[in-house]
Amino acid sequence: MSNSDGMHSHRHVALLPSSGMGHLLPFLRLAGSLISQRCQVTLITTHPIVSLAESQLISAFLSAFPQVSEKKFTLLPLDPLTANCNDPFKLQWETIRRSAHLLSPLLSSLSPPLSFIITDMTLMSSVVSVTANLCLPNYILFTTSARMFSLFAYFPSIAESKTDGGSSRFGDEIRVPGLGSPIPVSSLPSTLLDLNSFFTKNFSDNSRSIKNVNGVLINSFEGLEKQSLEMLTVGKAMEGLPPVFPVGPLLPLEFEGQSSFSPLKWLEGQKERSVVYVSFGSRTPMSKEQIRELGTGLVLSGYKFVWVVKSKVVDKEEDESLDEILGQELKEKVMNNGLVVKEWVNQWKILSHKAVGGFISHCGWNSVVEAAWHGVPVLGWPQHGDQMINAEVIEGGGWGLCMKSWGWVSDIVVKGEEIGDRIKELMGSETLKSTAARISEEARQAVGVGGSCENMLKELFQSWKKTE
Ligand code: G50
Repeated sequence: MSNSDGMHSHRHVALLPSSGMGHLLPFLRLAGSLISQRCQVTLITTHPIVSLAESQLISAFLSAFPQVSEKKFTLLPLDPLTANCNDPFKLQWETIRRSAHLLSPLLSSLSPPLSFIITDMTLMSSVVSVTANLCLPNYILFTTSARMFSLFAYFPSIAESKTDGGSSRFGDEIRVPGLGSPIPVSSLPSTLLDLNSFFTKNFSDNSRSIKNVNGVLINSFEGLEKQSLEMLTVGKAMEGLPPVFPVGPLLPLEFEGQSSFSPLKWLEGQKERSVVYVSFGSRTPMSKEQIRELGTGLVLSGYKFVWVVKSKVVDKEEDESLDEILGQELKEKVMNNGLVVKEWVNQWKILSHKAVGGFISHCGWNSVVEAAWHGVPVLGWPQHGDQMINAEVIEGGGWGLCMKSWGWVSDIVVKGEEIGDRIKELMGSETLKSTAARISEEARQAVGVGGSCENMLKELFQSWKKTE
């Protein structure tokens, strides 16, 4: 059998996502693209699963795609004290890494034999040693920005450049060769500045293993990150870099539509581009004090809003009522001006609604890509991790604001008046609106017939063919 691209059509691909919705979601969307390119897909799920949102999404995906087989991977137990980690999602990354040797029999037992595996970047160095032994080609899905990838790839050379301890080795900014604007050290999460943390050690180990993978897939596209992608795909700025495939924007699949609560009906009654959508992703809770200031800011802005409130890290523990979080008086004001949601929502559908004119976001990468697709300007309020660097992508692209002075989550409490003023700036700007519209147009070209998404997958298959 042969395809239009002249290749043997049978490809069996295993996907190994890491934990957290921000990692799982792009993997499932990628699975959708691979299936439409006639690949057979095996999804490796790691057990126990951390959050309810993840287990529900996996079940919904598997029922929507009965042709996908699930392979359950039971993890070795890990004492949180051993890993010195109080973030359940990062602890899970470490648990998967420490269980990676158990993948060997699992991967070699699959039938028909695997063509290649696509692994989450947080697991790469530990999985690469397993796949190398099996002579199984291993690609990485990097689930955040190309800008972050360039820092990630360059990181060990900075960390090794000087022998003095502490963060002084980084200077004030990091100039990755070929990358447009330098990355201020203040945009790096504090975990990365501590070279002795287990997170930073894994980050560096993963980075050093880049040269041992067959390629890197990134959920980005030219219209969103032109310079960074040019440097990674054409520039060859870094030695030993395997091919980089910008396969984005990865689009949602039909099955994701099933959220228990939908604000769409309410949005129907609102004026075009008059509503602010507010969400900080699936794993960043805010302090109660900050949640109240945000509520005050939303009311002061004078705009209507859909606001996803989150006060716990893991959704299973979300038990406080709005009365408890906001207090009676503020709750009433908030309810009169907008809609408050405590559940996981279908963000894609909300952003696609014509009533939505702005997005207050933590700048998790999937949110950035979704906002870009819909042409919705962003008020970036990064909370931790790679989010400040992602917010710089938006600010640099001219379609949103990056609130650096608001610091990382719980550094300071940002006052309601300030938040209200910035919302007015966001919603009132014609420049942000028109730039966002242009990027949305480019996103649509990328997924069109003969666009970069399709071409990148073809290039990926060709690169795999060469490994055979
Ligand atoms: C979370 C975090 C800090 C941080 C990042 C987080 C990233 C993402 C990319 O997601 O940089 C990445 C993470 C881990 C890894 C490789 C790449 O091993 O709190 O920097």
